[in-house]
Amino acid sequence: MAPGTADVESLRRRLDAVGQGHLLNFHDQLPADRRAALLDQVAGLEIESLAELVERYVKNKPAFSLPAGVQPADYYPFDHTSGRRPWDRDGYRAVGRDLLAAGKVAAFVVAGGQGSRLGYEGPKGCYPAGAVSGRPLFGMFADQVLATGRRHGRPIPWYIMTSPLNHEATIEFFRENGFFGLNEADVMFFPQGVMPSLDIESGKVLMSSPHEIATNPDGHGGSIRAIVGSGALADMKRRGIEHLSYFQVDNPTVKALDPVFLGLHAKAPDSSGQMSSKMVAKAYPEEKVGVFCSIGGRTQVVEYSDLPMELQRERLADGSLRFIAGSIAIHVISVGFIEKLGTDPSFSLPYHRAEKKIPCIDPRTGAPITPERNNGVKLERFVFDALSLCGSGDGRGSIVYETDRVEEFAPIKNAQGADSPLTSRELQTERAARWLERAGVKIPRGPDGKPDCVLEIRATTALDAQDLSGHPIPEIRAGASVVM
Ligand code: UD2
Repeated sequence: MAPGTADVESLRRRLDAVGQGHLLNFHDQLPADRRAALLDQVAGLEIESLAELVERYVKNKPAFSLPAGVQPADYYPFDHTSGRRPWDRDGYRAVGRDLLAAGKVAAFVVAGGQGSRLGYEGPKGCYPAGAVSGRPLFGMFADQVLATGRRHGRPIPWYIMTSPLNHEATIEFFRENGFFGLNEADVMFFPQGVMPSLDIESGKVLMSSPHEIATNPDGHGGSIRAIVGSGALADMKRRGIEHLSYFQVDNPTVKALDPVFLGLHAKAPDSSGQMSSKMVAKAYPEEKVGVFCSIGGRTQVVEYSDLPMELQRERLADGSLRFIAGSIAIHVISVGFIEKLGTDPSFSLPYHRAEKKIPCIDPRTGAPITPERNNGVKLERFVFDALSLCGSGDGRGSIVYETDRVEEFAPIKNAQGADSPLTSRELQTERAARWLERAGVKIPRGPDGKPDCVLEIRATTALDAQDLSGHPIPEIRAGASVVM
């Protein structure tokens, strides 16, 4: 129900008190339905906290100071036989498989981002990513969820976090595609929260039209509260889910449900079983990825921009980088940890500030503004800031597991250059080529060693290289495009 006049006046007073009265400048001239929509949106703001946000993140820029004694985080090396830290890969794989077979694991993709760097209209998960098939990202993940469920004898629930900006379009896409063969009842969508976008100079909340506040999704860190608030947590508990396999929507080769990683998370002696992470060895010191560090004995991701370059360039005696553990945003998060954090009223993750070009209107005249330089500040929370909250006081905490870049990191972020559709296609092909070569297939390669073909192996055909043994494989000729 729309608020009455008294409510409007009270909202006006509260907004005026924090210097945001302009949000109702056009209210009185709006048709009734738009008035109601605007008032709903305004009433949903945490009005009283706006002044502090503006002061902390717009008028000032929070400075990160690297705590003394920062160390590289220890990790389980990809080569489990490595003398540095040998570990029982087969044993942990068995633990992970048992968890999957017992129905204790769900897949969880964060798909609420805006995908503006890729220049793709619409939810990013709809992007045609398959190297040969052009299968959408959502379809490629669905293949994995389906195949993993079949292998372990029970369907795997899949939670998809959207944002209010792409929620309906995402659900519609799944409907149009028949849920990619999954049972509709096992795919749950819930939207994350949003934050108002702020004017970079004044801190005033930007308006996208006379009846609408400009907002941005509140970051993947918003997932913890959104899981609780949307009812997804209750659904997980009802289904007996204990662990969420968390991944981003932009990486078609992610192992969406990796038994080895699940097993390490649940049973490694130094794991608190709350939140674990995958890393890849940084390709070069300046690579722009967050780095897993240990600060005061706790695992933390330090943004590349916050880690001094001399530390990023430091090398060990064997020539490898000392701070080598690059974050690829793949985690296992326990449902109990989400419940503990998300239901604690004092829990909050810090905001991170990003400067952006945000189309808006002039709050005095209503004239549209298309900015040519950054005019706004977006505030977001990052899920990996929850890593430092792991630990149970018994010496166990958040663990890190190394994976191989070619095996599971082929993200599509930019239209061109690094992390683009082209590099993803090359990585998907290289991974498929490796798997096929392991199965004894001859792959044509050019003088630079790269496959002279384009290859795609669907997860429903093989979840890993071993699955290809005994599978009929076509001959792969130079220049061919093969999907299997
Ligand atoms: C992220 C990591 C980076 C590295 C890289 C690996 C951050 C801040 N940085 O960079 O360290 O691990 O990934 O690929 O995360 N999303 C939402 N809601 C939001 C914002 C984002 O669901 O409000 C999702 C988005 O749909 C995507 C993922 O989070 O799946 C990553 O978002 P991004 O593009 O902001 O992060 P990126 O790629 O710069």
